[in-house]
Amino acid sequence: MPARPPGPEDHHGQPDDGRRPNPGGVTDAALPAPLWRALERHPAPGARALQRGWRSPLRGPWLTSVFGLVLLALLPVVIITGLLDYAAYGPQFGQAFPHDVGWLRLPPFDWPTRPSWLFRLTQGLHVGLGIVLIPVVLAKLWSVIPKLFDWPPARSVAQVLERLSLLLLVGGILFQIATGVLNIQYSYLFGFDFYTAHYFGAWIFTAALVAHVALKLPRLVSALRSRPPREVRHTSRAATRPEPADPDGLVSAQPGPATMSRRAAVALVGGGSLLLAALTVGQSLDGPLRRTALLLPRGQDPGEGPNGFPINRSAAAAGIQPDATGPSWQLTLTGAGRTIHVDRAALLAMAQHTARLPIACVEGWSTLQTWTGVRLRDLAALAGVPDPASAHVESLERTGLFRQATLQANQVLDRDSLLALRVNGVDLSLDHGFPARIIVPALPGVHCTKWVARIEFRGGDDE
Ligand SMILES: Nc1nc2c(c(=O)[nH]1)N[C@H]1C(S)=C(S)[C@@H](COP(=O)(O)O)O[C@H]1N2
Ligand SMILES: [Mo]
Repeated sequence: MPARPPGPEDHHGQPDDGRRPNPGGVTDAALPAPLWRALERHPAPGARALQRGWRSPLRGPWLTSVFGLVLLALLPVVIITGLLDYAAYGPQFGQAFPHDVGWLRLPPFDWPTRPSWLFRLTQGLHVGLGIVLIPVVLAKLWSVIPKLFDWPPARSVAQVLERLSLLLLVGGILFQIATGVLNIQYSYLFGFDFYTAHYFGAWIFTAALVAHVALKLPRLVSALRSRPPREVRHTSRAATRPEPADPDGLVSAQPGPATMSRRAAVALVGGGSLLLAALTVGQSLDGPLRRTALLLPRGQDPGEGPNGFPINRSAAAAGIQPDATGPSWQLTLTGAGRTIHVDRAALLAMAQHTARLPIACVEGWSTLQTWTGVRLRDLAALAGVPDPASAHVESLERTGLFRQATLQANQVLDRDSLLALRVNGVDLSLDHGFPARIIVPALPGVHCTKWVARIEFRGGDDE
């Protein structure tokens, strides 16, 4: 039962003295009082009914704040790992997307090669946490949904600004979730570039989030204090009461009976997140466990044998002609004014090095394999550039965004950076980049170029 009788005119149970609670504690200044009073008296058809339709007695500052706290703790991880992923693409070579981000440019730094699982971790966290937080985001939106039907819709400049910032916040997170989920499902339904949309969307959302947190943090703290976890744990559905009316109007004026307790609501959302986590981790695991990633394309069976791990783009899809990878294939190395050609036999005759390194894709999946081939630094020396500033790698692939990549000096010189010829003790399969591919510790999968045709070592001490 509600603790207080709802007023006839005011769906938040406040006395109808013409002044409703003031969101954000700012002064109602802009719209002349008679105007919004008139609006208040003549609600849009259905607006009030819609708002009154949301009657759960669970709705209130406490529940909203619990979900808010989880998001406050974990969304920064999603945001920061997302920005790190942008940095990992090597924006200094113009190969991060979008290329030109104006003054939103991040301070440039060389993406490290150690630990070798760094990109696996940052990208895995970005995609994994992003998925796992979806139920929490939806629950939080559910908890504030009556606010959507606030009437009058515009009461003051401050309120209009607040609602606009909420539009950016809610629209922003839904947009980031939608584009992100479509991307990891390889669905490029949208008619715009994913990276560009997701990058600028992230900044808009982050700005709205910072404003929202600054505005609401005190409320979050007081709401959480109002209801100790112990009390929530020990309150059954039957004993569940609505919270007292709050200035934000989250608490229903005419709450219905509880259909579940607060602890059950939190457990339901937490359970949803755990379920998504369980259905997601598989995309970063090897062996049969990968198949537990039921919702993700990388849960599909990658096949048997030493080359049985996920393929991003098959040789057929990349238009690799069989004769181009046959005995006539030669690697072209350029640097310091010289160009040399080496065939696969010559590469196999060079010192071979083996390293256990991940491929970690921007789409969230990853795999750990054992690669064997020639060290990139040996090839740099062969080309006459023992201390290169960068290396430009090109594939046999003719079109496609990922037919080339530029590597930083540290990525060429790392002792485990390879032009891989073999994987797990056998020759690379055609789909994994035969005759030769790039593998570098902590390098985003997208730059582990397959079917390498040419490497140009640039700059360095000798120039
Ligand atoms: N030439 C070429 N190399 C490429 C790609 C490509 O499309 N073309 N895709 C890249 C991407 S996005 C990833 S994640 C890895 C995947 O390697 P795999 O297919 O051997 O697992 O290859 C990279 N190398
Ligand atoms: Mo990728």
